[in-house]
Amino acid sequence: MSHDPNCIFCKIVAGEIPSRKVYEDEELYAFHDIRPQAPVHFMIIPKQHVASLDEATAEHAPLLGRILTLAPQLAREQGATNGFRTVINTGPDGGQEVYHLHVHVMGGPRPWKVG
Ligand code: DGP
Repeated sequence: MSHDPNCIFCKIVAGEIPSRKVYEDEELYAFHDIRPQAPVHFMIIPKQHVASLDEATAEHAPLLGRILTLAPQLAREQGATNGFRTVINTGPDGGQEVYHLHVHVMGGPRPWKVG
């Protein structure tokens, strides 16, 4: 499995940086965003290092599918019972800050700070 020792999310997966874990299996890890923008705000990431959606290939399709189908289950479990937003920021103009592919899941009662 590819791992980038300089990547903050790879360090979170490895337990080198603490996080508030939401979910974990062999391929995926989910944890609360350190700067929540909604009452429920966590991210789902692949454990393997994929820098962004721009780097994803057909080989990653099952992984991406798993992330998206896991999102509603975790959103409900985290208390977003009335819908949620999923966001994937990609590249500089996409506002991507951390270059390890991640899907934001945001929900909970409105109003939120943004959106
Ligand atoms: P973006 O790359 O813009 O899609 O967002 C990255 C998000 O990652 C941002 O909302 C803040 C969050 N974040 C950055 N560093 C850490 C960290 O060390 N721990 C956690 N839990 N979240 C982080």
